[in-house]
Amino acid sequence: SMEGAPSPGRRADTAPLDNRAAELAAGLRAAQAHIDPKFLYDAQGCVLFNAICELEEYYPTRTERAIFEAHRGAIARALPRRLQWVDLGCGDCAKSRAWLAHVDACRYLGVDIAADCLRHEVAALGRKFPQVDCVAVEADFSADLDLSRHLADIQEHPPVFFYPGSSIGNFDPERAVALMAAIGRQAGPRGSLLISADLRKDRRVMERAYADDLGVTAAFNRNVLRVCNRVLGSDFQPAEFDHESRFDDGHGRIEMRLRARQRQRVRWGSSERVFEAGEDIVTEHSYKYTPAQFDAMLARAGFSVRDMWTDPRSWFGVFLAQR
Ligand code: AVI
Repeated sequence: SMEGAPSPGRRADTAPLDNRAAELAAGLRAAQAHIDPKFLYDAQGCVLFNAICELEEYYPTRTERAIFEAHRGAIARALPRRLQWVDLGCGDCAKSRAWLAHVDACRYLGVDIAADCLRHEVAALGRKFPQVDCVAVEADFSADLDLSRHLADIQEHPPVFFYPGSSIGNFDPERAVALMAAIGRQAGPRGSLLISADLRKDRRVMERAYADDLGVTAAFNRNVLRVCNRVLGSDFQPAEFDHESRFDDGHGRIEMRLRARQRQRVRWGSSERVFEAGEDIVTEHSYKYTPAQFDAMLARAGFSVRDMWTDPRSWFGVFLAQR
């Protein structure tokens, strides 16, 4: 189950293996080595991510839940009637289950890249809401979102795209705007986007969320090296890398890295890369925005913000944007 935040391209297992291996190899050969965060979410990574969502240090999941619980009625009233609910990165559909009881939906599209349980989860949702036409769509919406053939009449049934969990923050801003613009094009003139973003706050609060005392986030981060070993056939030793996370004030993002404890050579196929002691691999960016910054990104994507809901400390934002 992906209670927390199904992410950009969570679980990349469905892309052709060669593409995934080639993408990993290119990132590892770059001067600043990097691994796309979508590779964090294999089966083990999903379990660790769900554990992160329960950590005391990791405030986003519980803060979003509190905002939804406090404002569900108001948010639902701001949505059109006879809508189509498009759940991006639906995982186990847990978040949408609560929404379908409050919105006037005639159709539900559960979109996820991890196909294993998708059909099963969406079918279960359909049994709970027999009046809603529930459809599962296996797709990597971060790559090329084209859901138009899965949407019913968008004039009659305005789509509401639901992208919770602040997963948009794992895209660099240009890609985030491009993704939201693609959503807007498919949503059509009456469409809307209900999306969460983690907000800028005291850096100690943010840094603690990515460096928990139990080391769950460290395990989540190191697990990506096992994914490399499996997909690329590399010989990374995860224990030889330290988990690092720090807030970069200039970019407004948490940067998650794996830092080589000592000089080491990693081999795959006929390639290799030497990591000097202290050299690192970037595994994730997690952007934190001010409400004004996120409004501006939505505007660049062709949306206007209709409303924003937050918690009493303004740590997390839920934005409702319309075309
Ligand atoms: C999925 N995404 C919103 C999480 C985040 O906070 O950026 C992923 C994560 N990485 C480390 N902890 C959680």
